Formats: sequence, C-alpha cells, structure tokens
Amino acid sequence: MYLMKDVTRDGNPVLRKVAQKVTFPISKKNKQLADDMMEYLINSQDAQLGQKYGLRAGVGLAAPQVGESVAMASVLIPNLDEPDKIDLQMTLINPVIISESVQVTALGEGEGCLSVDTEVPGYVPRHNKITIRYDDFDGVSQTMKLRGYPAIVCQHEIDHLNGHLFYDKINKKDPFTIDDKALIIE
Ligand code: 4LI
Ligand code: NI
Repeated sequence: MYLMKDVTRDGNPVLRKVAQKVTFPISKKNKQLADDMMEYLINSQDAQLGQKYGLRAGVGLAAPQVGESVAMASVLIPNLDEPDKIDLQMTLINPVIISESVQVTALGEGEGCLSVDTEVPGYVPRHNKITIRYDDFDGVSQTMKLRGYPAIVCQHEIDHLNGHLFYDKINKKDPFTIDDKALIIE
C-alpha cells in the first residue's frame, strides 16, 4: 500500500523523465503497480482512511509519482453531486492525446499535485476537449473523448508521463492571465 512517504516530490529526477512504454503481455509488476496506484486514490478519497494513513487526496496518480518511470497513470474522479458515484475510473496505459480542442479551460482554483508540496497559484491552461488513445490491460488500443474536469485531470497525468509538471504551464509574469475565451471551471 502506498503512503505519502512513497510519493516522489518535485526535485526528484524521475518526475522529469519521459516514462518507458508498457509492453504486453503486461508484467505482474506493472499490473500490481496499476492496482496499487488506484488503491492509493481510493484510500485518499476516503475521509477515514485518508486521515488514518495521512494521505493527501487526489483524483490522479502517475507511475513516476511513485518512483516508476513507466507510462501508466490512474484516474478516479468522484461525482461531485453524488460522492458515492464515480464519474471516471480508469488506468491509462501508454496514453497519447490524438486530438484536442482549440477551446482552452482551466480550474479556477488552480491545480494541485501530490508531488508538489507548496501551492503554486495560477491558471493552468488545458484543452477543454481531448481525444486520447491508450492501451487497456490486454494491450488492445482504445480511444476515448473527454471534456472539462476529466480532460484536465488526464492532461495533468499524461504530462507526468512526459516529465512535465502543472506549474510549467502557468504564465510566470501573470499567473491568472489566460485567453479571454477560456472556460474557467469553478
Ligand atoms: C477530498 C476528498 C480548490 C483548490 C479546488 C478532496 C476527495 C485546488 C480545486 C478531493 C483545486 C477528493 C484537486 C487537482 C485541484 C488547488 C489532483 C479535492 C482531490 C480537489 C482532487 C490532478 C489537478 C488533480 C479544484 C492549488 C492532487 N485536484 N484540486 N487540482 N479532491 N482535488 N488536480 N485544484 N489549488 N491533484 O489545488 O489529483 S489535476 Cl476527490
Ligand atoms: Ni500531479
């Protein structure tokens, strides 16, 4: 079971590497890694378990964040209205964005990251709509269209697999300056 002590922090070179592609059939080690990343997200979103184990809550976790430079990330997005429902639960394996909207979006409160201990204020410009291609656990290529918050989370996680961190994309001079037409998600 992963704990915060296992989460790599900004400054660790693994966070700046391009992750290695996953090969198929998937190894037991990589399958376990995927299960453990998803378990972290589940536990972190549970008020009791999160408290008990000192977990910071997240909706996404990429393998480099637990020290493994492989192209996998877990995403678990609870429904905001009915917290017992799940909006998106998936493991991204070898994900790539194959198309993206011109329309930009950003979280009004900025982004957080389990690997970044300090708040970095500012809008992180993201594509409002993306189409991703990724492999499922059987190595079968899949595509999925995402919009809004799930699209933001997946872009944040795919960035991790390419060595990028959210604050790289914040306008350093004017952190809250963004395209007039950008959709700000509050
Ligand atoms: C408790 C239980 C306010 C501040 C609002 C918390 C269950 C920030 C938002 C959660 C912010 C859950 C989140 C991300 C932001 C802020 C991630 C709380 C966990 C909201 C997820 C990857 C960016 C994702 C919306 C600096 C660890 N997550 N909030 N950003 N939630 N969470 N990101 N932004 N301002 N980060 O952080 O998992 S994409 Cl679900
Ligand atoms: Ni992150």
